[in-house]
Amino acid sequence: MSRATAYAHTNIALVKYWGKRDDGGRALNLPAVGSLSLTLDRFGTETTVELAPEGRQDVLVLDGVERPGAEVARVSAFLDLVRQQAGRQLYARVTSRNDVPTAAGLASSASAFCALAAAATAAFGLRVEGGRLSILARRGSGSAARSVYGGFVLLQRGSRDDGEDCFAEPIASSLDARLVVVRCGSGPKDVGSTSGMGHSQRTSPYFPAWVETHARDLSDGHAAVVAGDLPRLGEVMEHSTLKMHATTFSARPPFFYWTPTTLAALQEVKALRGRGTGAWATMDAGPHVKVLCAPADANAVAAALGTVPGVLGVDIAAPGPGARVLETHA
Ligand code: 2P0
Repeated sequence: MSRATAYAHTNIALVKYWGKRDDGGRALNLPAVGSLSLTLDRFGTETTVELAPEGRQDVLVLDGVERPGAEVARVSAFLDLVRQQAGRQLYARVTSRNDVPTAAGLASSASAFCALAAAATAAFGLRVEGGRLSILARRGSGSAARSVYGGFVLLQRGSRDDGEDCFAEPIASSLDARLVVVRCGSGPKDVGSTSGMGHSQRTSPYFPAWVETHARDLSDGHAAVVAGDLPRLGEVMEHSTLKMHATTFSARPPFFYWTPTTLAALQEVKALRGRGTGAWATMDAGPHVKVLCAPADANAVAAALGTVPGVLGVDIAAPGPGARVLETHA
């Protein structure tokens, strides 16, 4: 094949990944902790990789605009891994479209690197699927390893130095849920997740406690998904995100992904629970709040969060499918 198109949906971690175990380096991009996520139906990335036999460098066109510099360099470094696996030194033209409205503030690196991994391997004629695709996607971005699968997904931390035991797996569960995405700020974030987690790891005295207490959260979250126990999952999810953010508050110098609206939304989630509605919050490397709830409560949760002063908008997302190759051309 010389051209392939793939689609990957974004995912949100319910039990977070934050920090790396390979000396903060990008070589294998091994996480300090495992993570548990939900792949969403609404947001994702479609990527086409076309091999260019005459090309002298890789080209990245993202949302219709050619991206020079650091953006294409990161894609090129990832394509080097695929070229190495294929044993072919061909440059590529990568055309990518994010169905993640920038305003929605959802991380796009998860869906972006997962779609790139699937499209690039197919374009080079490699059959890379399941755990092997997850291992490859992880090297582009840790969260991308999880978008290989739909629904609830567990990414193992692994312990091998070569990362061969660090891949995602789907969790069999009958649990259905919704994530209400609450936009609590606009504009690009000041601290990207890679540098934010590195700075927390190097300077926060709470980082060791984050790692030490994480395995228990992951096994609790996993057990809750398997048992279909939404309240138990919601409780451990909130605990995990608040511990992650505590490592940013306690870093030196400190940094904050939250806006005042983030805190107001968190208070509304607590108030919803006080009124008897099952709703739990999680925040990533940005100000937005994602609220986990039962499908039957999603409209009421979205309506309540939509009235919080400062909230820019709400979207309701359901569990979505794993990454897939849409088409290939020889
Ligand atoms: C997560 N985040 O588990 C955590 C929670 C953000 C907060 O994974 O350095 O872009 O490329 O592996 O995957 C975002 O970090 O980081 C992320 P790299 P990535 O979803």
